[in-house]
Amino acid sequence: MRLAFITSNPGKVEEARKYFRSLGIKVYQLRVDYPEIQADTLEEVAEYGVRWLAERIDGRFFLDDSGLFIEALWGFPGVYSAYVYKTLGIDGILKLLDGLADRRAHFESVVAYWDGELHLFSGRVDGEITTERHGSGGFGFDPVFKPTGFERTFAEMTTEEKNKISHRGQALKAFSEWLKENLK
Ligand code: ITT
Repeated sequence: MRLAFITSNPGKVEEARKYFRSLGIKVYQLRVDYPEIQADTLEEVAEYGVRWLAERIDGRFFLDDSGLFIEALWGFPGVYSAYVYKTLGIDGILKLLDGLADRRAHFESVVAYWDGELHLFSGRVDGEITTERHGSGGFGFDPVFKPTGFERTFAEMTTEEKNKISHRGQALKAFSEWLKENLK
């Protein structure tokens, strides 16, 4: 089975590909720009995107909407993570947290699958923002996100290690379990 992953982010595709390979599902990247609305939750952003795309492209597909939520910043950047990554970047986030003891943060991911109907799967991982960048793997905020219980950032882990604990890994797990049940 082949599955289209609609995203502009090759790092996400790499993670999904590694995840689904063992299940015999081939994931391929489809780049279609879709509107990411301003909303309070990742679910709303993902649902709007999926319904917009479903009117324009044929067949089944999925997308992923994720965000980094920093406790000391009341959840910012959250649903604005893509914009903040492009503008403030990692350095901007480190500056905002400069001198703060409370560096708790979490990632959330919503995977939205369309097969004529909408199916949502989500995941979350808690951790903290490090004071400096560590590692060169992964993408986005990975060099400064250290999951709870680990001494390495996501950027210091292999894709397989990150997938086992990450927000996206959990959402993909729920998605793949659903697929196993529903594609019989
Ligand atoms: P899409 O085309 O799939 O939307 P995107 O990179 O804009 O790609 P999101 O809006 O879901 O994706 O992501 C919001 C931001 O959070 C973006 O800057 C990502 O780089 C970052 N991000 C998402 N997942 C991440 C992860 O697993 N590790 C580090 N940063 C992540």
